[in-house]
Amino acid sequence: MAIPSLFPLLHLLIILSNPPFKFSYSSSFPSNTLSKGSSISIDHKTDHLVSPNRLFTAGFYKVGINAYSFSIWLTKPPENHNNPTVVWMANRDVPVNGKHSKLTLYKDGNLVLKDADSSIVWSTNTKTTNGSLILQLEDTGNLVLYQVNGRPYILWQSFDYPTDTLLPDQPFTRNSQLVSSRSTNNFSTGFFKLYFENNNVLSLLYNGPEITSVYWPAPYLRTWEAGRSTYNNSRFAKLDSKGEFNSSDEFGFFVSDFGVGRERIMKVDFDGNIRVYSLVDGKKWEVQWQAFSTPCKIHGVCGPNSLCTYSQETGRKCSCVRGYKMKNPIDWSSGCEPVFKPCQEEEEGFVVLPYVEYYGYDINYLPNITLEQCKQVCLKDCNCKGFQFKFDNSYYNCYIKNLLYNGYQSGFENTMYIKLPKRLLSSFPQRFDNGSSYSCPGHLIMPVSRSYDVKHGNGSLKVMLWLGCVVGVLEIMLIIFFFYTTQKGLTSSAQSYFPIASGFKRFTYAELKKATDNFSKEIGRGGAGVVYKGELSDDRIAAIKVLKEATDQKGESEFQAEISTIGRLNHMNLIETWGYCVVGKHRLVVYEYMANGSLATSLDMNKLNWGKKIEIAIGTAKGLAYLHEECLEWVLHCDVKPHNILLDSDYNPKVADFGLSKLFDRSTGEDSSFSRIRGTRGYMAPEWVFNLPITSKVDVYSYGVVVLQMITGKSPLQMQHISVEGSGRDQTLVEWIREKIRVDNESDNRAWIKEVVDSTTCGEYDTSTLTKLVKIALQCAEDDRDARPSMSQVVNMLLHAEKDD
Ligand SMILES: *[C@@H]1O[C@H](CO)[C@@H](O)[C@H](O)[C@H]1NC(C)=O
Ligand SMILES: *[C@@H]1O[C@H](CO)[C@@H](O)[C@H](O)[C@H]1NC(C)=O
Ligand SMILES: *[C@@H]1O[C@H](CO)[C@@H](O)[C@H](O)[C@H]1NC(C)=O
Ligand SMILES: *[C@@H]1O[C@H](CO)[C@@H](O)[C@H](O)[C@H]1NC(C)=O
Ligand SMILES: *[C@@H]1O[C@H](CO)[C@@H](O)[C@H](O)[C@H]1NC(C)=O
Ligand SMILES: CC(=O)N[C@H]1CO[C@H](CO)[C@@H](O)[C@@H]1O
Repeated sequence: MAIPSLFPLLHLLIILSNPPFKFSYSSSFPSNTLSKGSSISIDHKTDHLVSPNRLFTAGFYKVGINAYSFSIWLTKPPENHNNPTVVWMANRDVPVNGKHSKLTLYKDGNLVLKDADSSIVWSTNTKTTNGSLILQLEDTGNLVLYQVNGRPYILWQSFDYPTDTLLPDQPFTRNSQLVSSRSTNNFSTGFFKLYFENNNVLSLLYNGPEITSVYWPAPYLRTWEAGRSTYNNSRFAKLDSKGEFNSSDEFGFFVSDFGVGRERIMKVDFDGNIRVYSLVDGKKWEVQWQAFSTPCKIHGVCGPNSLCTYSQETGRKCSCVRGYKMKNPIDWSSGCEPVFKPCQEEEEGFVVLPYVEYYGYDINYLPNITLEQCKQVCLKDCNCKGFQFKFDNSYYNCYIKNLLYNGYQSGFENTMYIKLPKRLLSSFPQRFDNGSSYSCPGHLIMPVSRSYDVKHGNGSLKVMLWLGCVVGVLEIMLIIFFFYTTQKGLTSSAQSYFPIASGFKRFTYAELKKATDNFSKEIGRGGAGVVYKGELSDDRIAAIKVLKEATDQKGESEFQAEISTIGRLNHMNLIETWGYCVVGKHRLVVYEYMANGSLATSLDMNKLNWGKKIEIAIGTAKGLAYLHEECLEWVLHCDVKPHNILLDSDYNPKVADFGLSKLFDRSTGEDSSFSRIRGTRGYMAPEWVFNLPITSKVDVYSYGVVVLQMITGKSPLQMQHISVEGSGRDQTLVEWIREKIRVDNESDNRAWIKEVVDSTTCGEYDTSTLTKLVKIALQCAEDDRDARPSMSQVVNMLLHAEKDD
């Protein structure tokens, strides 16, 4: 698509921006250039190109028995001459014969590697019509093909096509990738890739035979939590000669021997780790920096159905789960395969692996469940290979897995249960599953399996959630793609319109100015900015939020948080986002317009009958449940109140305004990093006041207050005239209702309902449904956050409260 078409231009830019050209026509080392029409033959063992500083050599390198690849290697260390450090390879996957193979620079400008049978194995695909040509190995290790007529011109250079190694000062760009080799002895393409992801973040990808997953930066962290930025689309990284690495996504590091004038290479090793090595005393490569100190967190290292263990002394070890055996006895990347036929009519049981966690591939998530129930679910499900049983906050959760990948020892209270035929449980020899012998520090922060959670019990909800997740992911990909293309500046003429399936687009400022009639129709105003009504060029009515000008870091990160959050989330009870706009300091977000405004307005105007109120309570709960648990990660809203619940033309509720939200990841279930109080007085959970850890339960509290407000018609801010006896403070809405119920319970009647319920609301209410609704809302608004249900439990309770009647 747009990326390849940009490439020639980019290439040109690289060439033009190259430092002043130092080119030696007749070098003092005759063997550092190859001229037009000549070749390097494998039959002449001394046919090499050597860089003027003699640091690098290019030639045929033996990769196997009678198998050679045209390569560049570091001439040093001398004592290791038979096994030099290869930094680049032309044909890593197709080695050539040890006889009659040749690299030839043809007169037409093409540099071609031919095997013994004259078949073309590799070529640069370059062309020139006139002028002389020269292939030169430079001091930096860059092999460059120049066209020389007048001003030398780079036709091709090896720096543009790195293999698995980045040399100092070698630019790493949007078109570059480093791909690990298969093993220490096998140089062919392996499974781990370093590249700039579509969101401008320098990432590591495990691209295995069966699955692919990004594992660096840590997938359970948001981009900015990992210290990265998606903002700079120049996608450029470099390790300089002193040992400082800097990437345009704000990732950077200094090697531990910074500054010392040593040879360095940065390499994606075959085990999936990135390391920077320095040549110490001209003899030995030593690691000066690495991306992972706990190598078991690298995805796919041990293949499927295996467990990775690591200790400082023994290094990384892979072993098969009991009941499985190594698929390829010399290669862990294929992992292990079962020695039994899964899902046969055989009695099955479980092997227990304490302190072991398998990351990802959850097909089901069952909260607050007993071990026995979880086992039953897994036994009944043919796809279930095992389950993770984990204590979270106050109860046990069960994660059903259909693939066993990325298994490693974890310090958390995690137990893995692997499903096996019963006959194998006792007869199989012990392998590694004597878990009690692991010494696991309990306080380590470890990644926790992220589940693509699906709830039981409500089919349509389940489908919606799945759809939501899929659309969300698609959408974020589109956002990123369009962010990239539009930021490019090269496409400015085409910038104004990107018809996409999902409808998400980047708007120009002029477009939005026109749509809003020069920002004349203000429809709302909040902490984060002002909202205007507008009509888009395709006649859709939109709500356009102009965020407060990004004068400081906060405004910018808030925008980033919002756009990336909402890009991922898609649910019928969440406000839909149509696009956004960034122009200089201006940041705007375009949402769907909600005809009936906010719940706050509707409540004030008494527009809702009981049926609608209950539907709104359920819809809002579904939206929040989705935010908290259903999709890829936890999102806290932190400012649930009637003003942020919008109503469409049918009064269906949609939760809006994630400006204050903070993405939450499951691994830090209790995050206390909120530095400032968020939310609105009256709806705020006590945790904010008492400075307790902030969890999703703060939204549950606010939700409870909102429901009570809908029932009573009283805003929590109106309660100020009733003071709590002897305490000198005002009674809260919650306390007021509790008091009413308590008094009535003593006399065992339900008179409180009449007192509490908003008498001005029209429509008949069902006493039992209403009682249940009040009970649920009060439970949500418990002072003790552990006593509050989760949002998905609320949804279940509400659905049942309705059904029972
Ligand atoms: C390297 O690994 C690949 C993929 O497994 C294999 O096809 C190839 O034969 C191996 N090469 C050598 C020299 O062992
Ligand atoms: C050949 O090179 C000369 C300059 O050396 C240039 O003027 C001319 O356009 C080139 N011819 C072609 C066909 O590119
Ligand atoms: C983007 O990254 C490039 C390369 O690291 C840097 O030169 C440039 O200043 C950055 N741009 C912004 C806006 O930060
Ligand atoms: C967990 O389930 C048990 C039994 O079903 C129930 O009594 C308990 O209240 C639940 N806990 C939470 C926090 O939902
Ligand atoms: C597991 O137990 C067996 C026998 O008790 C022992 O030989 C083995 O070393 C243990 N393995 C580990 C990883 O502790
Ligand atoms: C290691 C590191 O992050 N180095 C630098 C990268 O570049 C920025 C400025 O663009 C510096 O602030 C960092 O110190």
